[in-house]
Amino acid sequence: MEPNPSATCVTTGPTRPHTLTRYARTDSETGGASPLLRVDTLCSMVVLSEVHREASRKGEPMRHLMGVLVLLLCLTLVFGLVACGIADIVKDDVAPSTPTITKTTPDNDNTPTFSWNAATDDGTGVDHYEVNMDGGWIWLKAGDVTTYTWYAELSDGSHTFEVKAVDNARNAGTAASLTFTIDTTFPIISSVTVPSITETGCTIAWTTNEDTTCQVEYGTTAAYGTSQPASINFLCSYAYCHMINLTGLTADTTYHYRVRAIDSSGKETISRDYSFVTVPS
Ligand SMILES: [Ca+2]
Ligand SMILES: [Ca+2]
Repeated sequence: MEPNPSATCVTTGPTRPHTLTRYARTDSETGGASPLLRVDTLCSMVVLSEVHREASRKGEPMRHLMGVLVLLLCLTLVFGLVACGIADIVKDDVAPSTPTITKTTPDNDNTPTFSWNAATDDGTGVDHYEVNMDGGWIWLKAGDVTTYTWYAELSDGSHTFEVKAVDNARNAGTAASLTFTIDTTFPIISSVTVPSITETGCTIAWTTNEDTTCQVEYGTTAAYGTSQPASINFLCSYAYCHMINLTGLTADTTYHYRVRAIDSSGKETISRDYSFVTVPS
């Protein structure tokens, strides 16, 4: 018979990792019959023993007696299953291996999907995987799967996804983690001004709502033709300020210009067309 990890029952906690494991007989053993009875519900023995202990402590004789009878019945059933070869008691105190995570959806997907390679386990085998986001105090049971799509929309910024394998004896492996960044917003360009103009040059200033790499396109028509990166960039009050000094311009001439801003995730915003006139000579 081959052990069937998907139908096992943990009868004790991690400190005594003995697992009652159901075995699924092969077709040759069963003559093609369906797998044997599930024994998962026998986990309740642990609960019953606790009820029995509590009733005994409180001096409730009937409840105490019922607890003893049900516990004896369950024990008889368990040992009967073991004796018949339907189930077995397995010792397992070795945690599963650590998976390797891959993020399988495009960057900036705020409900990302992750996949990981199947963990290996000595003893009872991997029962399920648990996942976590940003160190949350609750680990979510993902099931016996190797892919998971996060259930809620994540905010822009840095996040850390973790996954760990848990075997049928409740041993949890070391978690694997993957840190990634989500940026769903395009830069906002505002406060575009020309604070100074001369015969042959000018200064253009503007702000963006996030850290960006900027450049100015300019020319004597709205087709521009020349591009130059911002030469001054600094963090100002609640914004990122940028400036550029244009030189070599022609006096008394109308120039068109626009600003391009690209954020760290490659999202680009292009401003509308602006214009200025250089000082006559
Ligand atoms: Ca194990
Ligand atoms: Ca952005």
